[in-house]
Amino acid sequence: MPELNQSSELAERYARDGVIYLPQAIDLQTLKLAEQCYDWSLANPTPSACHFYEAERNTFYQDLCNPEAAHAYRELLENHVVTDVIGNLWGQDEVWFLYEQVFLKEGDVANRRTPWHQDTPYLALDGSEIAVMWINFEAVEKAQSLEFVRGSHRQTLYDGSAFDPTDDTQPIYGHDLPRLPNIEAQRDEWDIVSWAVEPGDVVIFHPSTLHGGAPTVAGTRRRTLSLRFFGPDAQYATRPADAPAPLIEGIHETLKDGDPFRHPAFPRLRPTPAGFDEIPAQPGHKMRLKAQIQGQID
Ligand SMILES: O=C(O)CCC(=O)C(=O)O
Repeated sequence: MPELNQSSELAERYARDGVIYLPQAIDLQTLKLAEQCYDWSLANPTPSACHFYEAERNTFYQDLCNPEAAHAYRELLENHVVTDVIGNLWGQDEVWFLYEQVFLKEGDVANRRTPWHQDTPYLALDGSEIAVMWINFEAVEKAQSLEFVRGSHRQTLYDGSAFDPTDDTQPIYGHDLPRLPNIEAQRDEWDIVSWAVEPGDVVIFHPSTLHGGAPTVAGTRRRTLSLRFFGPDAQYATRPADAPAPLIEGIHETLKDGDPFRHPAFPRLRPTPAGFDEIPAQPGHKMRLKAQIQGQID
């Protein structure tokens, strides 16, 4: 946990770079809770759970935004270790939980990259007070870690990546946002940063920061929990079409562009937890994430 006198320096760095690495930000007990949450997500898949690259022999699994997650994750979310770090980054007392995402990369052959992308094109919200906390349960070497283009959250918002196996820049909307550049083909032209992480370390990034997961090598396992939060300045934002996330039934009909991003599906965590008992029961995802980003209705 960073010292208080480090907080404003970290907040400045987060605002400037859109990403920070915090060694040993999470104590062992909190890490164990996070791991239980991760295991719960694997045991309780949503209809959006998928292997992005089905033709590949190894596992690249993800799932997100389980309508029951806030309840299942409640002990972790209420224990303050995680949310104090986030609140201090924004200098804000109030922090809300947006949703969780889990990733599993493993196999006996090398695993491909997570394509370079920003999360915001997939998300119906904007604001400086949005953060993703990237938590791993195994040590991850720098060469296999998540990579970021420093400061890119303050620059162009690109179309999303459709996670198309033949072209990482294949867009999800195809209009109104510029297509992603091929960052991997011109790495020297981008200010790319990444860190080796140990269990207990976290990387926190603004979802508009360009990021992509380096390939993992054969025989390794990477279990990653990515927790998403927002603060008071978050606003509902329209995208070229209804944004796929968060996968909350009726959200696009409830909020309009520029509205404060508040909805009973998202409980407040700080300064005191509120709203957990009012979270509406949600049906499973009406339209799966992959179908939405690859434009195929299944
Ligand atoms: O862990 C990864 O490879 C991808 C993480 C990511 O893109 C995210 O958390 O938004």
